[in-house]
Amino acid sequence: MESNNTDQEFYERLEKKGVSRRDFMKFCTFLTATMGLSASYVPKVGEVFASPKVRPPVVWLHFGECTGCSEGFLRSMYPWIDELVLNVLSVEYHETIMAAAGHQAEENLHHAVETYKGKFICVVEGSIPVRHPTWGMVGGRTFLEIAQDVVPKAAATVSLGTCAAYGGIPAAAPNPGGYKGVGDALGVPVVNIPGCPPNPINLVGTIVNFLLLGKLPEVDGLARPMFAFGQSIHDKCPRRGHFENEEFVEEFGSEEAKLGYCLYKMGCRGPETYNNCPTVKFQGGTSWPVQAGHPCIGCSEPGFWDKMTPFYEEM
Ligand code: FSX
Ligand code: SF4
Ligand code: F3S
Repeated sequence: MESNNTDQEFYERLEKKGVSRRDFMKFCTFLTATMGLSASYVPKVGEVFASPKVRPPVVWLHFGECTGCSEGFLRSMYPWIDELVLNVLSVEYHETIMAAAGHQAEENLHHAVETYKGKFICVVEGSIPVRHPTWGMVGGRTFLEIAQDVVPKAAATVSLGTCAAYGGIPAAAPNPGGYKGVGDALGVPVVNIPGCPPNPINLVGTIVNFLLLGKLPEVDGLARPMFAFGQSIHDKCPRRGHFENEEFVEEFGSEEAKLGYCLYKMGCRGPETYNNCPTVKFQGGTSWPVQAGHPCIGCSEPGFWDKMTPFYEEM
């Protein structure tokens, strides 16, 4: 789909939201570094947003989840991230942000999937009950039927959040519905961007990689982009020195907690959790769990919730 936006209009719209060109370029620098690209890519990343050459159609599906992934993406990080995303993507269907409802919404979905067959990006939030498919339905079809219809017709599918990636909280024991992540439920390759919620920057980085370099980012054995999930929380944690010195917090509110000691004995799952929270942080770089004094609970790993609980107990 051709873009009908000019650079000028783009910057004017950002300015109306109180975002200067400088703020925008700062964001592009941060994103480029997060994606593991050299600084020479910053202007090109800026162009992807400001004057997109193509705007790939996106079909965004919701299955078993809390919608925290969409909330995190659209609201919290940069209040203007929607401006960027809506400028580079043509969102054809998204249950929580579209104006259409009922039959009209269903028609939009069918229309988008048929019109852009083989060309659209499918973003999925939430997991799929495979033992009792009728436990999750939208518009008279089960989640499984919707996924089986839409996902094979997409150019690429991104499983956003731990639920879509590995089953997540809906798949917690005893998991009577037999909830599974999208790739597992369908037996198809997807890109997983786990986290409960996932960091919005990791979805933006994946999409920008696709638009800038014409391909999805390199992934690890669990189909996670290497740029975001290549290192553990523990590898990058600013409290790591305290871990090495065996300086541990053993009680919340203690002197050791105030001193910012390591949270391992409070149940921190940082050593077995792969994510870029320590460097990227949340809320536009404000903070992340360990910085706020809370152990990492391993929210982005396969098997979260069961594998990581009981929380606050040393593994
Ligand atoms: Fe799951 Fe997302 Fe956790 Fe919630 O859609 S990853 S429950 S933040 O919302 O899927
Ligand atoms: Fe590792 Fe957690 Fe300690 Fe950080 S707080 S050093 S991630 S165990
Ligand atoms: Fe989740 Fe641990 Fe990051 S709990 S948000 S992966 S610090």
